[in-house]
Amino acid sequence: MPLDPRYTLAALDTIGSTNDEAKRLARQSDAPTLTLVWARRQSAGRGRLERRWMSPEGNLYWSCVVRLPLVGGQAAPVAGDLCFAAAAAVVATVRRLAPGVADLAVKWPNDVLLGGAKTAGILVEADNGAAPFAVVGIGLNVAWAPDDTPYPATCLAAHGGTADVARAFDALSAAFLHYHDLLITAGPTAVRADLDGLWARLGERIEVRAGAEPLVGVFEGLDSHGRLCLRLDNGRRRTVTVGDVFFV
Ligand code: BT5
Repeated sequence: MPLDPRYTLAALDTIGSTNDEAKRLARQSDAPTLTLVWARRQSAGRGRLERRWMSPEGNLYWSCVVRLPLVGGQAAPVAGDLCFAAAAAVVATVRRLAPGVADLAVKWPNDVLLGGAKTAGILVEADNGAAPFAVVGIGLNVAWAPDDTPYPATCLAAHGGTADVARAFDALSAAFLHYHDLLITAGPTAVRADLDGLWARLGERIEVRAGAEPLVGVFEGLDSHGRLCLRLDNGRRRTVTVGDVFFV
């Protein structure tokens, strides 16, 4: 499957972080929207809050520049909506490359789980300078998963999926373009609709770490902005914009 010509690809062997490289390119004003950085391995892959993303050869390290604001649709999408577009693209990719997988879920806001274990992570970073842009970074475990993470991790190959990273690149790039365009033409609600029924632990007790004090309550769903809604034990409802979900 050829890469859609709307992308501009930088394919690399080793880089510190594809997100950092995409940001570097985006700050050079001639890098167009949909500039894509793909590396075979990362020596300093990052998760959120500067956590480490284990990045040996065999998995997919994919980062895309999206120039903002996107226009059109029912609402002007913000960078956070791109996280949901990325999650929906990963879900479509996993379904394509590991057909028949059961127990596919999204742990709000940015993890894709297979059999309850993390198979992909998403890191969206926005730059709201004079020429605003976001970098959508996706790490997809294709052939390998770490065994020393606080939460279990897995990879596509362990679920009968492909171990071919080039196929994963093709499928993810096509799926992301679909959701990028859906965001522009139909708005964030249409993108999130494709994640309905996939939210891990919906209706169950979870713990959310978003500030100093962890919040524990029942995960009631997302509001119209994609924020997590939690019914606390005291009956009050809290919405969380950013945070980490833990299963209790
Ligand atoms: C994420 O952060 O899940 C976002 C990961 C984004 C990685 C991509 S790779 C391409 C692009 N370039 C980058 O530098 N980053 C992006 P977070 O929710 O903070 O989860 C990080 C945690 O996941 C770590 O602290 C580990 O516990 C765990 N982890 C690390 N490597 C992993 C892996 N390969 N598979 C599963 N879990 C992993």
